[in-house]
Amino acid sequence: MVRSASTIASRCPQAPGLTRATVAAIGAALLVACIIPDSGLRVQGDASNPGTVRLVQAVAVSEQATDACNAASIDLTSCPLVPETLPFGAINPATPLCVCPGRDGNALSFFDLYVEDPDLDDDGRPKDTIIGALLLDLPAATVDPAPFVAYPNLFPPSVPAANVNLGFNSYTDAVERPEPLVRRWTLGAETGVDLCNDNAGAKLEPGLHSLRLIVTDRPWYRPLELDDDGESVQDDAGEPLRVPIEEAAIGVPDLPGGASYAIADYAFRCADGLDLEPQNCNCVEVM
Ligand SMILES: [Ca+2]
Repeated sequence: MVRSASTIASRCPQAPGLTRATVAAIGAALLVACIIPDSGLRVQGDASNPGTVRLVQAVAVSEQATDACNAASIDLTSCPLVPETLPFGAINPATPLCVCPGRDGNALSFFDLYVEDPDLDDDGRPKDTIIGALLLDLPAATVDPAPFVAYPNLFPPSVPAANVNLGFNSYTDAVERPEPLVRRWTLGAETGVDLCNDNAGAKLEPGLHSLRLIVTDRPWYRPLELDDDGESVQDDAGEPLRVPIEEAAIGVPDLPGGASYAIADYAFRCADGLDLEPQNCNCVEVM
């Protein structure tokens, strides 16, 4: 059993106005009363983060496994999975994605990203806020992902994933596992996802591109505030100040602050819609 320190404090109230001996006696009684029902608990600070965030997608499941899931629970008609969405890895649509003078008529439809994080607050509700970012063509050795943050128009790095109810007989009712607390973003619900032409309005170069998805269960890392001499600025209590949240390092999980994170990668190719060679592009006017 895990309880926060604040929960335990609320179970053991103070008794102001009584003599010290009475308080001591009541305290001893309360101590026993507190210890017995909560024996074996671990005290968990409000900042602790025992559950890691995960990206989840549907996977291939054999007929035999599906039958076994059905046998495990008569309520399950199939194995519990999140709904299918754009699979991680190579994006290989039936028609090519193209850089166009206007927009790409072959652009991807909207799709969902699913995450889960098991941490609960004292009321049994999802505790952690999950945020994420997309990083375009991130070099392997970079230490600063900020210049590569992409598609904020489709996936704003400050907008948390929304709690989602997948309904009865679904992933929510997973076999023999805790409630997965699935959350979701929907990318391009209104516009579709024009990867080659709409990186916040900017077009990509024709060719092969990579797109890294990173999600985390804490706000993005905030670097230390530095003065003109490069020294850390401290507050009145002598603690180092951090830059305002507006200047947080998007794409950098707050690992010193206990953040967990998950990543996944897409790769896609943009053909040149102006290429004289036939590309089967479907360039259309901007709406
Ligand atoms: Ca967590």
